[in-house]
Amino acid sequence: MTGALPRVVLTRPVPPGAFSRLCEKTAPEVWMEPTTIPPAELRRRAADAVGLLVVSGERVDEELLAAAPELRVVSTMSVGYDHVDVSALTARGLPLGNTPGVLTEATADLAFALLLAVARRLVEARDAVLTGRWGGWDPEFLLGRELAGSTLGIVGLGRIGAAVARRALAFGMEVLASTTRTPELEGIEVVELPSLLERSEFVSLHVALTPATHHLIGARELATMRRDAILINTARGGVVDQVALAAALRDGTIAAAGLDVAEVEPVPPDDELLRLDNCLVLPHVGSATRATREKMAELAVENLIAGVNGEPLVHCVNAAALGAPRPA
Ligand code: 8YV
Repeated sequence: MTGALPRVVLTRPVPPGAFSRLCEKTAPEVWMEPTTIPPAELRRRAADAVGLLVVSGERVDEELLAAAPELRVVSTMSVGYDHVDVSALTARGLPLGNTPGVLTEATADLAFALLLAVARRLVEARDAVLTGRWGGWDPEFLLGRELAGSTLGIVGLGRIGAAVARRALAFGMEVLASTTRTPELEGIEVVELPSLLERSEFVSLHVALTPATHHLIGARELATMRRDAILINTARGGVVDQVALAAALRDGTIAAAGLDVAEVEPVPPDDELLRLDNCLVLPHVGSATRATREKMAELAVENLIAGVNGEPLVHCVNAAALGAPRPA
């Protein structure tokens, strides 16, 4: 009966539970290589597919959509969808599904793990142990920064930003947020971004990447930050001008940074950020817990199956697509 099932293309394998569910309803073809699928190969595979499941960083653009005339739905296994040309999908009447909510806590944990690791210099401490620089007890050895009583500025108070705020309040931090929303939590002071940057010892970014937030933190903004500031980015690399950040870290404009995302991923080995002792770069592992990835996959698969069957998605980014006429 497999031949009768609708053909869908996955650019990554998904966990077994979600994959079994997908196989009940569709005939999936999965890119199994450890590298990202080349765009030309994705176009070739998508040519007669009715559904497409991608992850972030994989461009879904007009060129791909034009090569995939049978598509009924695109599902991304991510909450962010800056890699997708949403208007192009909407113009074709194609719904885009994403996976909000299920990765909030894992990503907030990782933001906080980065913040603590940079504040307490964990990588330098481990290096000291491994390279025999752990001498006698020294009151000046590897001194870090204290979280309690210090100020954390949260840029963007959506689900993940709010989850970071909860953690920060529990650690006894003062929390500022630049946001258009009214915080649901007590104890958060809403301020404009310039004031947040001037006042915060720690700044954590939690905005989606859009034309309005591209390079939101550039040379000018970095120059207004405190010299002891630590910048944490678990959102999207493009929110920060990375060249300006490297310069700011090199010349002491700010103290340190912890990044889980980069403008180009994977970060090229010759990138200056990788050579700076005051910059900790992680390989985009914000949502990387088994439980979260299973939930993300389940949601992405349910979105895909619903779209293939012409039913409303569990989470649809562009509800307008559903009413839009499909081009002939
Ligand atoms: C994903 C993310 O793991 O969901 C997002 O937007 O950035 C991460 O949680 C990654 O993007 C894979 O799609």
